[in-house]
Amino acid sequence: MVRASRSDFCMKATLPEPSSPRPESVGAGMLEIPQISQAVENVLAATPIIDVHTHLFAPSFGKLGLWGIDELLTYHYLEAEFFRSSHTKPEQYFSLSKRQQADAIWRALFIENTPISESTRGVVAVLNAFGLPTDRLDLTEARAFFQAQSLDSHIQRVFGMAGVSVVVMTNDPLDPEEASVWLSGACEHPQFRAVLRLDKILRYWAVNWQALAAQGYNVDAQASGKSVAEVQRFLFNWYKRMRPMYMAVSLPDTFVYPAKTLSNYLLAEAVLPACRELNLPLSLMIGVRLQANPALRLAGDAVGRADLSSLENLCRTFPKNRFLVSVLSRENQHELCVYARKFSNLMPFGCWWFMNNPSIVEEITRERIEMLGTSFIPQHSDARVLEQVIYKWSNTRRTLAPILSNAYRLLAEDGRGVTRNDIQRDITRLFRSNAESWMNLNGH
Ligand code: RAT
Ligand code: ZN
Repeated sequence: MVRASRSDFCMKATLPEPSSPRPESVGAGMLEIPQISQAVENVLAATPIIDVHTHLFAPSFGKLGLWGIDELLTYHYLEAEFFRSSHTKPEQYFSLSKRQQADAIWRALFIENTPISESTRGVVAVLNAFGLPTDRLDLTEARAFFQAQSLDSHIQRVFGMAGVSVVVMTNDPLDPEEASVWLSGACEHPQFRAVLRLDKILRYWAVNWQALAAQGYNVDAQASGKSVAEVQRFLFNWYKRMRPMYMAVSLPDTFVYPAKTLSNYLLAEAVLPACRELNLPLSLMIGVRLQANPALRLAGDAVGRADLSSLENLCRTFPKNRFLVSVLSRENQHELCVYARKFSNLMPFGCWWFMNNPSIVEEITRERIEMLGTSFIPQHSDARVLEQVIYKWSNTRRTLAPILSNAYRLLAEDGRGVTRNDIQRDITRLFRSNAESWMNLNGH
C-alpha cells in the first residue's frame, strides 16, 4: 500500500501550477495520517449543528415543549421496548400517570435489565451529562434536579452541551393548542425555527378540511371549486405567521406519484406551487407503516420499503421545486443516494427513527459520502424531549468521527492529503451550510 507522506504533499505544494486560480496548492498544511482522526474529532466537537428536524418547541409554546426525566423515560422509542420487557399491557400502561409510566419504564428497562439499547443508553448518557447517578433504584434525585431548572437557562445549557445552535421545530397549524400560540404572535425565537407540517392536509384531508373551513377558508370535502386556491391562501397566511424553513409531510411506504388521489392533487396543485412561489423546499419523510399496532399509540408505527420511483417522478416533474428527503427503510437508502446523484433538487437528510442506530447510521453515512461527497445533511435528531439532543448529537459525532477519518485516510493514501481547513469546510457543510443554503436560514 502506498502511503502519502507529508513530504510528498509539500513537494507538490512547491510545484508551479499556472492553471490554478489559487496562489497556493491545497498541499500546504497537510496533516500526517496519524493526525487526521484527532483533527476530525476536534472539528466535530467545535462545529455547532443546525438540527433540521425535531419535535421540540420554543418556550413560548408552554406545555407543548417536553423536557425532564419523566418525558425522557416515556419517549415512544422506549415505550416500544418497555412492552417487550414487562407484563404490563398497553391499556394498563396508558391508564397510568406520566410519573407512574416513567417509574415503570425505569424499573423494567434500567433496573431489571441492562440499558444497552440505543434509546436506553441515551437516557443514561443524559443523566451522566448532568452528573446525576445512573444506577439508582428510583428517580428521586433526577426529578429533583430537573424540577430545580428554569427553562430558559436550561435550554441554553442543553444546547451548549449538545453543540447545537439552532433546532427546527415541527409545526402543525391545524393543532388547536399550537395554532393559538401562533395566533397570539409570541413565538419568535432565534434558536427555534418553524416548519409548516402538512400531514393533516395532504394525508387526512377528509377529516381535516373542516378545520380549514373553520379558519375561514372556502374548501370542501372533494377539494373542488376554490379549494386549491384556498389551500394556497392558507399556506401563504401561515407562511407569514411562522416564517417556516420548509414545508413537510411524512408519507407511508405505499406512497405513489403520480396516481389519481386527492393527496397527489393537493400536492401538485396547491403545495408545490406554493413552495415554488415562497422558495421553500418540501420535506418528504417516506416509509412509515402507520399504526401496525394501534394499541401502542405513537410507538405503534412500523416501517415499509417504499417505491422511490415516485420520488424520481417528483424530482423530474417539478424541477423548480426542491425536495428534502429522508427514508425510513434501510432498503431504500441506497436508491435515495442514486436519485440524489440524478437530481440536484433532491437533498437527502438524516437517519430517521429506526435508522438512527450506530450500526445503521454508519452504513448509511459511509454510503452517502462515497456517493455524494459532502452534498447531503447527515443527521437530524428528531428529538421530542429537549435533553435528547445531548445524547443524539454526541452519538452522531461519535459515529461520524471514524467514518470521516477513514475517508480522509483513504484520500491521503490515494495521493491527496487533507488540511484542518479541508476538514472544517467539510464538517461545516455537513452540519450547517447545506441546511443554511437549502432552508434559506440566513435570509429569514
Ligand atoms: O421519530 C419519531 O419520533 C416519529 O414518531 C415521527 O414523529 C417522525 O419523526 C415524524 O416526524 O413523522
Ligand atoms: Zn419527526
